[in-house]
Amino acid sequence: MLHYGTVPAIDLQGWRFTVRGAVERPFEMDWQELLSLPRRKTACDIHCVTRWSRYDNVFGGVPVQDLLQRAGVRAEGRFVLVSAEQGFTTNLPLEDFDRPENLLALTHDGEPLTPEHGGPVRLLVPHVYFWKSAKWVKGFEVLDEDYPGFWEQNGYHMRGDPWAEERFGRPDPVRMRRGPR
Ligand SMILES: Nc1nc2c(c(=O)[nH]1)N[C@H]1C(S)=C(S)[C@@H](COP(=O)(O)O)O[C@H]1N2
Ligand SMILES: [Mo]
Repeated sequence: MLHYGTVPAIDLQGWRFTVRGAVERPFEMDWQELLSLPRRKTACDIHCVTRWSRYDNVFGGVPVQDLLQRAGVRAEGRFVLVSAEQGFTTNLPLEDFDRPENLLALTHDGEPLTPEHGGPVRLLVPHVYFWKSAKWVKGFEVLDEDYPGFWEQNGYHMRGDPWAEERFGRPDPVRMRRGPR
């Protein structure tokens, strides 16, 4: 288990997932709606940038591609900034986000995600370092330019391919000052 800050207490009554930015149909959904969506399973290994891995995980949840399809990414959309509780963010190129195995994960090895591991819902993007798999995920914004998230502003890589060992990068300081829009 690894995260910055504390494990947030999440009120499912007020919970909303938000999809916005460079999309045709921005939307919000509440917890009941998320639970009503079709799910799939993703079997994967996970790799933390601090050099630990955990093999043979099975996550269950709602495919990210279903949300992208519903929103309809506009032609200029090329990057995604994911947001989570307590201001945590992480950024990804759209082609890394738009993959069939990526999930809003609700279960791990058949059990509901525990709060320490991002429950009730976390992002799962297993082919890049695990810091991109935001725990307690709250939404995402499609962007025309890349914008560094939390760890990325603190020196981690904008893409984070573990096989290329993309641990550290250098976000553009001008973009950081301008903000995500
Ligand atoms: N919201 C949030 N999500 C996060 C993090 C964080 O600090 N905050 N840390 C990331 C990092 S660095 C890792 S390795 C994984 C750890 O997930 P786990 O605690 O379920 O093993 O969560 C990722 N997701
Ligand atoms: Mo990590």
